Amino acid sequence: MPIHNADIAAIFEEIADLLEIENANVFRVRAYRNASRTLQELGKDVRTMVQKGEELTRLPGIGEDLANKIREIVETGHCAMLDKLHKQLPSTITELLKIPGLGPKRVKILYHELDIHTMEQLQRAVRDHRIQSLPGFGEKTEIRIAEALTIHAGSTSRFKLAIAAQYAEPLAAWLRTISGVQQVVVAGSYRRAKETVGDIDILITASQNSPVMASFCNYDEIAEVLSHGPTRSSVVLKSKLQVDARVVKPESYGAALHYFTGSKAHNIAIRRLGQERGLKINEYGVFKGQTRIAGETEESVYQSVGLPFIPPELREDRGEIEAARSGRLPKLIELGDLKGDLHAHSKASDGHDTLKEMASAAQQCGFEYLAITEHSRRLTVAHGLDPVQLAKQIDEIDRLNEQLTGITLLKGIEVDILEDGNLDLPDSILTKLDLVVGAVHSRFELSRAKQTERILKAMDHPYFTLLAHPSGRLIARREPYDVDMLRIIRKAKERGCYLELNAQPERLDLLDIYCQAAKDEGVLISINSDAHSVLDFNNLSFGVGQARRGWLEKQNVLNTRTLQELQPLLKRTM
Ligand code: DGT
Ligand code: CA
Ligand code: CA
Repeated sequence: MPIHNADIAAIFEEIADLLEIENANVFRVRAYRNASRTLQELGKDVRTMVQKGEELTRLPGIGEDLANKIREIVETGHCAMLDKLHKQLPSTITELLKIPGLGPKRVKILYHELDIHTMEQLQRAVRDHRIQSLPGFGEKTEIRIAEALTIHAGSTSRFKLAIAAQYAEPLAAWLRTISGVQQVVVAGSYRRAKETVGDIDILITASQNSPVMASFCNYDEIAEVLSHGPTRSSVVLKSKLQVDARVVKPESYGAALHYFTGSKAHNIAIRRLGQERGLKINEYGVFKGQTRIAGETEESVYQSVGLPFIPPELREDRGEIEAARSGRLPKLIELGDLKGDLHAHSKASDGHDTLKEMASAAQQCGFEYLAITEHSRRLTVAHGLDPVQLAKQIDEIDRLNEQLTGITLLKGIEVDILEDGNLDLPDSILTKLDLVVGAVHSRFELSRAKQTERILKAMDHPYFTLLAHPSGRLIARREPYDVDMLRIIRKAKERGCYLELNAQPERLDLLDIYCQAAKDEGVLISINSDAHSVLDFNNLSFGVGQARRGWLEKQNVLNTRTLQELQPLLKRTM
């Protein structure tokens, strides 16, 4: 069974969890977490690297020991160390750690005191109010766990887009190699670039005698075939991701692609437009009476109801049909429009590569500039910089810029916004930077009023340029903090500063609806990689997907500006 990066990442994550419950050394735990992160975000397949005998220790956070474990997993599908941990602790226990508010310490108590090691047992204990009397828990914690359980129930079965891509893209590529196959498209929420997908919907066109459906059901990563027919089949992969596949005739391709791309709400609205014109629209085509009048291309389906083509990311029935009808569809931003990146880390804080390596990777993306924005001193776990260290980096960047051609490093900082809204570094050093990226990394639980005031105050700071990952959410792991985002957007307008759309797969933060709100208010968004290694620039495509879902056009995005256009925009005038 071929092993994907995400499979190895999941194993390392689980090892980290179990080690943490066993009170293992924090550095050891962190090493596994970092390795898991590297693998989740890696743009290269490690299995292929192993097969080619490439040096795994060159990957960020992968030492000799982890490299051996990766090889072991690729070659055997197992990790002896995890098997050993499973003998010591129930495997379901790691699920509990995904509940916000439940750290390893608490999970350990739940396990030892109440013998809780599954989600169901936890749910029952919450319902019977058995949690609050445990040492270190209390009534408030019990309520918080109850709320978290409700949120978790809605998110467990969905896959982050970047993870789904790791399974969907190789499968689609493999299907394309089967004889008689013409087109293979991943449709559904995946094509709409939704931040998480429930399942994968694959649409195939093939010649009459193509064995594609039989082959699909024999894909070697399948755990279970749910249904198998000549034109439609559903399977569950070993990763637990469900895949639905349909084979359609070429004359139905556009209609089927439109149907299976969704969203359902968008489809229903389009079908209604058809009905108004006496047309029947389904996955086989557009029909007037018995006659097929369109359906070979998606364009023809839209044309039949008098509309131009609507990009998949907009198809949520959130105003795109009205916009299409009145010729106001946005010309959506594309990856190639980006001219630089305004949020990245190097070895100086918690990144893995040197300034020079980061600069050259950014240049290979076709960028003119890259802002280096290390963490600030408050964030000790990420080796945040103090004023002296930052001053040293400023000098280093100045010297490096003299050598570099075609790419410029901008001097920045990802400065912590402290609980009182002050910034974690003094003005005397902030004034020497090209930009100041402010970020909330603590006290996520503050009330809406306090959290909003905290951020607004930080934005009032004369050197504040850009608010990083504005909602603080981590997909399926941490809810956004409670904050009045519209006030923040208006403040950005008033102060002449910007909001980030952080492209890390687990963040994708700013949310699409707020991208749209920022656009309406005339606030520019910066789509940033938040790269911690040279490989992380690959994530920008997911950020652009999210931006497209937020209706953003090139002109709404700060880092589509050339360096020359950008520089005056970074200068604070008030
Ligand atoms: P997901 O998988 O939950 O992330 O979301 P989708 O949008 O991929 O939904 P899925 O996989 O259930 O169905 C794929 C597409 O098929 C969906 O986007 C629209 C279409 N579809 C499914 N059920 C219906 C339906 O009852 N009516 C219409 N008009 N379209 C449907
Ligand atoms: Ca789907
Ligand atoms: Ca589906």
